[in-house]
Amino acid sequence: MKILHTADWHINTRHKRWASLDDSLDRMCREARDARVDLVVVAGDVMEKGPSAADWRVLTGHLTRFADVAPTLVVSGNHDDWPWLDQVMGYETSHMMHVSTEPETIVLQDGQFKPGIPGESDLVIHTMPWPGKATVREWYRRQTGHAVPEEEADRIAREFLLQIFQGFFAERKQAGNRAPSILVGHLEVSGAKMDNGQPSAAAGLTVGIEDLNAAECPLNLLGHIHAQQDLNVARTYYAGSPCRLSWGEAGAETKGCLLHEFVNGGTDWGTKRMDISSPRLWTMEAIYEERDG
Ligand SMILES: [Mn+2]
Repeated sequence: MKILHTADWHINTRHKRWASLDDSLDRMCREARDARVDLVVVAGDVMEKGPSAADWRVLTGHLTRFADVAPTLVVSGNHDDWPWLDQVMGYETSHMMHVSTEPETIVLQDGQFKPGIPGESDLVIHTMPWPGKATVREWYRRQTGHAVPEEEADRIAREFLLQIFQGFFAERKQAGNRAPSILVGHLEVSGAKMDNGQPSAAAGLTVGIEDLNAAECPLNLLGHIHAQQDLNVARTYYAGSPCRLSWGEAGAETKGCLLHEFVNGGTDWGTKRMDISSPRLWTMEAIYEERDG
């Protein structure tokens, strides 16, 4: 079971370095085909806020090309505020596309996404789209039938999120499903290293590693932070953004995507960093001194 993991495309055709992102996504798709991946995971922020019709066409073009290679899952991020993102699920592609805008459990079985969790499947997938504070309160209201009391809103929302992660583990246990499992989220995990200049998104809840681990998945595949990294002893990964678009990303670290593979029936797994060789940005600093005479 091979999984290509990418995130944070931030498609914006008006960006002056837009062409390099477009190229990087094409290259990534060819890598996915060459590696014969079983699943493509896009962990949120596929577009910029306030996208244009051109951005939408480009996004659906890339997503459908990925879905011609393998089943493709998108989990929505804090920038994906386009209400009709999930329309892509109706597009004609060789493999299924699924857009997750709420926490849910689906499975991959014989190359198809299916809702819920049967006793057996090839993979179990739990999703956690961006937990904006207002969004989590809305999930809570729908689940419990009453509003989060204002004075304790953050504490209750945090506990509610933890319950969702715990619930994921309970669901697998109850179903007796022993397939490999992944958690796919667009999240800000405390302790993760931000790229220079990437602000912390205050409108969302930060989660701790211990929250994620409550789901007890061998792999947590995340988006949101643009610096590619792993946390939690090679269990929690940020794919990072596919190429450098801002000067805060001028470092030497790998830019691209990750390839995760479950082996030995899912008891072991490994991760490979795929550098898709985006152009390196250089920051030049000059110091001008005033001299006498
Ligand atoms: Mn984000």
